[in-house]
Amino acid sequence: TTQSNMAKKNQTLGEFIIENQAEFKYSSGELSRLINSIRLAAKVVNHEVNKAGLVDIIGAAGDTNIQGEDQQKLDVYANEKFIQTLSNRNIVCGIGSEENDDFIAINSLDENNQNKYVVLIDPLDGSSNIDVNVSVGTIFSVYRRVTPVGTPVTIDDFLQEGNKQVAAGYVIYGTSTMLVYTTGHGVNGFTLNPAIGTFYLSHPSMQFPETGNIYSINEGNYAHFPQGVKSYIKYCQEEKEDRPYTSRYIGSLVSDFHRNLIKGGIYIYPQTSKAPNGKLRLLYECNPMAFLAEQANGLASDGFQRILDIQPTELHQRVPIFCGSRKMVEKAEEFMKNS
Ligand code: AHM
Ligand code: MG
Repeated sequence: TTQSNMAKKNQTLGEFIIENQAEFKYSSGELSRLINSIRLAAKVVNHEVNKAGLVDIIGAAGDTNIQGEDQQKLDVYANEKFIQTLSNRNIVCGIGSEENDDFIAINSLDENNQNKYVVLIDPLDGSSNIDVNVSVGTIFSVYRRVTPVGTPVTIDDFLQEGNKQVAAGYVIYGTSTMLVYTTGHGVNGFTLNPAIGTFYLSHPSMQFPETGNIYSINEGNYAHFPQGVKSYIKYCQEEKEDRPYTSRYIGSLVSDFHRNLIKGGIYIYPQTSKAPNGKLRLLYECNPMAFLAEQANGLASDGFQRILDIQPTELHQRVPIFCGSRKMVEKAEEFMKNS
């Protein structure tokens, strides 16, 4: 396998997509083209994110998004780029974005509504980290529409259970830029060579270690956590067996998830007394991460049930999330159930 992995490692994302096209659920080539357009937008946004410290682009754009949070200029930029790139190919019929109140119907090129896919994106997650030079990410999630081709896209096309996703992934704009994604056949990670603008397969078949020693949670909210989470944190800190665990929290979901995927760990954003459904959004953040987690041999739960089985009722719905190494998520669920 070392040799085949070595060979695979010289592969570019473009080559990988072509070679694995048959693995895509509906292999008409459309999903490949969709991933290709995400690859392109990722490079464009990467270029802009990398310049953040140089140009006068940092700072609130003056708008607030639907959640009442300040929008940074780069959020707006990334949002526009991804929407533009995805709209410019005749594949996508609708886009939902964390930065837009409502979904967007794409029919500029597709007057007869023939396009089959909808995409949900968080164009720049963790954007409050930009002005302190900490990694941010883009998260995306792809579904086939459920309403008939030939009719306008509707909200039902977006409110699908996460287990219906046909692809999901993230771009991490970190010390290096990576695209990590799944089409339901495992998770593969590609690293951008910025000198030539090419993504290379650097992390084939990524898997969460079964267990780990990292827990990632904003402990500043401790007083507001449910008892199950408080008890699980105490468990993580206990001097027993392989514990205490290490606490690592970047405050950038993509980065925290990515580290835990490589090293083994659990990410938790629970419900709090102030935010009864947690903070993260089911459609833009939790579902894509949950699909990736399960495809990488990990788990994602709201504390009681599988994230991917939750029936969404609104676009900007929030949900608690416990995500990462299988055994750690199971342990945390045990604490939730018994508290
Ligand atoms: P955002 O979509 O507004 O950037 O918020 C999501 C981010 C996640 O990346 C991160 O894990 C979380 O918010 C951190 O929240 P907190 O500061 O409450 O711990
Ligand atoms: Mg976000």
